[in-house]
Amino acid sequence: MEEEKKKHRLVLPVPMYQSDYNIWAVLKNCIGKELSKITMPVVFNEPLSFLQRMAEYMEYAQLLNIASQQEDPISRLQYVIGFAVSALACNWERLGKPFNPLLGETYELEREHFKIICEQVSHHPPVSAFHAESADWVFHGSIHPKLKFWGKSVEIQPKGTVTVEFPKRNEAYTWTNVTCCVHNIIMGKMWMEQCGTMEIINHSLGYRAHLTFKQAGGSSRDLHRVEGYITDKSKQKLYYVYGKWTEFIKCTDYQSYQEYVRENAAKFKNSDTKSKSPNDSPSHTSKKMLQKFNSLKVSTFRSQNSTQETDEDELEDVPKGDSNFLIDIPNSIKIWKVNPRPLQSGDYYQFTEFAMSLNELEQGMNQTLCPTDSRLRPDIRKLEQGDIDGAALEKTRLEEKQRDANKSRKHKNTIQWTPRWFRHEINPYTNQEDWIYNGNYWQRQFADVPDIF
Ligand code: CLR
Repeated sequence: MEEEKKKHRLVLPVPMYQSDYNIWAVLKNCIGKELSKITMPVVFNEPLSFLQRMAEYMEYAQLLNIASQQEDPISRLQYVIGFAVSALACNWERLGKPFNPLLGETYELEREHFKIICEQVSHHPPVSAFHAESADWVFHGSIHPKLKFWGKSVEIQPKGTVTVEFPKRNEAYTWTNVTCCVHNIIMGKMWMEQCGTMEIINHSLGYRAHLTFKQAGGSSRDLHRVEGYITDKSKQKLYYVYGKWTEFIKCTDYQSYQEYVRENAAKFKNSDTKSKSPNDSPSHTSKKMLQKFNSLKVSTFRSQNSTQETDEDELEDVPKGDSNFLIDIPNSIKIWKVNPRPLQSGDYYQFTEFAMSLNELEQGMNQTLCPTDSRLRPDIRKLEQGDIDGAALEKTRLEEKQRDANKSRKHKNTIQWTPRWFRHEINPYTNQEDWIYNGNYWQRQFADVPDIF
């Protein structure tokens, strides 16, 4: 493990260029546009392609190894939950825009326990497909990020399903990613949150995890919070899951959670007159308490921190989370904990250590790498080296080259573009359109791949 880590670089060649460019000056002309149609100055970019950003889902791939080794299906689901949430952790504070992949661009990554291949399979709409595998699991999916402008914030919906399979157990899990919101686009400090619900389904046994990524309504306890339940086939709640996508995920049995809630609700009891009704049956009381407890979480925050009801878009400050809230419920196990960011992260696009290594041209790669690999993109490389102007020129050149190739395909009436490594198929578990790996990439027959750079 130590040795494996030493092989990869820990920083980029040069620190990032700090610009005071106003992002709104660019975005106000882009209302309603597709993500892939927005051309932004490279100073807003981070030196990674979106394909590499997708490979960042793998930072905690180890959790899938642990999951596959569990004999108990609920334990397996717990680690799959950990993996699904951990995949989002790299996004914290990452406000640079990854480069839009060019049609046919690929990205491969081989690490000790897994390998992943990503391909840009469609340009309009932009769809990126990936397929990762190890001895005991397969993880694949396709992402079509949809952008919506809401005035001061941007909402990004990563449409598409992801699937984890444990072939030896004949088991498959699917889920869809939550929505990503970037706030304070016009002024103030930009910040990001992940919001919405994520349902992780075990298709073989019917267990489900229903997770809610909370919206932070101000300087709230809910900042980055995730909570939810594991249920069985008959929708019975078995476990309570809680944490923050930026920090950790824990899990406790549902009974311990209920007891914890009951005890803590009692602390608040004095302030509530209605709950003193003597007619309440014990089970009824605990249900009510639970409801009350849930609403208290919100109202305490409101009374402490705000005098007026504010729309979250009105906020200019980044909400501060109360990190001591709900972190220790009895009988909890920790499923995942975030790796600390490297010390220099702030000077390097807030990259994690894993991200720092993704665009590295490792020794010997020149010989083996597919010519369409993101590492060979000159615009990304130039930005990484701090050559902003060079990066901008190369970016424009590549985008023009792509447009020309598109035009000439239309002109010659040649068959539409077909991806090299993925097929457009129906995902058998979700019955929805997906992109399925054709199994050929690692044979490394790259002689006739298109020239896109
Ligand atoms: C979030 C996790 C999802 C996949 C996904 C899709 C699109 C990504 C988003 C993630 C993170 C934020 C993101 C976005 C595309 C553009 C946006 C990188 C990885 C950045 C922050 C650019 C924002 C600039 C706007 C102001 C236009 O599973």
